[in-house]
Amino acid sequence: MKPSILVARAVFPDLVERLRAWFEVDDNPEDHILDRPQLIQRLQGKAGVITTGSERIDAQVLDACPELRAVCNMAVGYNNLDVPACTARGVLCSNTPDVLTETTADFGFALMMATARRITEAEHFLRRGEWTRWAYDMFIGADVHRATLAVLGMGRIGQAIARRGRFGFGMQVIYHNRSRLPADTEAELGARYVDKPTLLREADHLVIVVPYSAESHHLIGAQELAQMKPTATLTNIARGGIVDDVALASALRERRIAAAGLDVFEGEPRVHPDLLAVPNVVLTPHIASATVATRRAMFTLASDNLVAALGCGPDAGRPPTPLNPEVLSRMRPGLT
Ligand code: 8YV
Repeated sequence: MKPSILVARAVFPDLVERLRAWFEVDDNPEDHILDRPQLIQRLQGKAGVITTGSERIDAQVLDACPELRAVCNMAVGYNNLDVPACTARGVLCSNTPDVLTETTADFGFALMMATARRITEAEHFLRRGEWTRWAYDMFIGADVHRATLAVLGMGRIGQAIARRGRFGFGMQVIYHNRSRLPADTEAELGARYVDKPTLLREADHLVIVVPYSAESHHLIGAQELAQMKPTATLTNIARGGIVDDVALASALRERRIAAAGLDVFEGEPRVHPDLLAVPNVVLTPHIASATVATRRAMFTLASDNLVAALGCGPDAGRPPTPLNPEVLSRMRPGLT
C-alpha cells in the first residue's frame, strides 16, 4: 500500500501529479487555508506533508498526528516548523535552500532600487493624473551605484545581493552576521565585516536577510532606526517580525530614514495600517521567490525530500536537504 501524504496548499498540478507515483495524495487545488483543527484533521493517517509558510507544525500538531513522519517545507525559511519538537518525535524536516537564492536576491535588489528611486510612489502619482509638469525635485531619490550597501545577514541570499551590488553597481559592501565569513569569501565579495551599530550608521541602503528566530525578533526597532542616516533606505525580504513595523512606520512618517521596501510583514497577510498610510514605502506581498522556474524548483525539492524521507525512489533514506538528519536513523515507525 502506498503511504498517504498531504500537499497543504495549491501548487503546480503537474508536479503534484508526479507524487502520485509514490503516494496516495490528498491535495488542495482550491487552496483553502487550513486552520489548525482542519490541518490536524487532514493529517490523520498521513505519513508526510508538504507545507508552506502558512502551516505551523509544532508539538500539538505532531502529537495529534502520530503517523506523521516527514514535514517538507516549500521554503528556505522554516520558522513555521518547530524543528526540535519534530526531532524529539522522530519526524524528519526539510527546507528548500539554494534553489531560490538568485531569484530572491534579484528581487531584494529590485526592491531596494525601487525604494531608493521611489518608483511605486512616482507611478501612483502618475496614475492619479497629477503629472502636469517637470520639477527639479520631483521624486528625487538616492543613488544606488557606488553607494554603501549594508547587508544584515550574510548567508546565501545576502552574499548573492552583495555580489550584485559590488560587481553590478560598484557599491561598497559592508555586512553584519552572527559569524564572520571566511577571509577568502570576504575578499571575493569585497565585503567588510562591521558591528551592528557601524552597519546602521554607515548604510546608504540596508538590506535585511536574516532568518527569523526569537533572537532576531525586532532586531530593527526604534533604537536601531535612530542610528541610521536620514537619507538611508531599509529593505526587508527576510521575515516579518525582524523589523518593528510600528517603529518603522513612525521613522518613515517623520523622515528619520528616507524610505523602506518591504516584502514581509508582522502578522502578514495583514499589513499594519501605519505602513499603508506612509507614502515613502514600497510594499509587496511576500513574492521574493515568485518566478515560475524557482517556485517549480522549490516544490520539486520539497517533493524529492518527501519521497526520499519516506523510503521511496532512488534516494530512499537520503533526503537532499534535511534540517534534522539525525532523525533519519530513528524515524517514527510507519503504519503497518
Ligand atoms: C516562500 C520564503 O514563498 O522560502 C522562503 O523562506 O519566504 C518564500 O520563498 C514562502 O515562505 C512560502 O512557503
